[in-house]
Amino acid sequence: MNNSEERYYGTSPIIRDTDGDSIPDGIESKVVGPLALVGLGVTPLHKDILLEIDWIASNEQKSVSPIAVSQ
Ligand SMILES: [Ca+2]
Ligand SMILES: [Ca+2]
Repeated sequence: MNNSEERYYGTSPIIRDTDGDSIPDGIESKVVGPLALVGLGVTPLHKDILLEIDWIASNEQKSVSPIAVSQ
């Protein structure tokens, strides 16, 4: 980001990742494109954790039964 954009977002022009969450300020400020994280609530001013969960649907009907625990 340039200094004008840094001022706009309130981020540091000398620190690449102002909030220290390992996501660069320039990425956290993008509002368009495939990496537009702003719509997910990500900002460069507080630490964010992004979690992606992938799964494959199964055709099998599986049920989970509770397990009895005794002492
Ligand atoms: Ca960051
Ligand atoms: Ca952040």
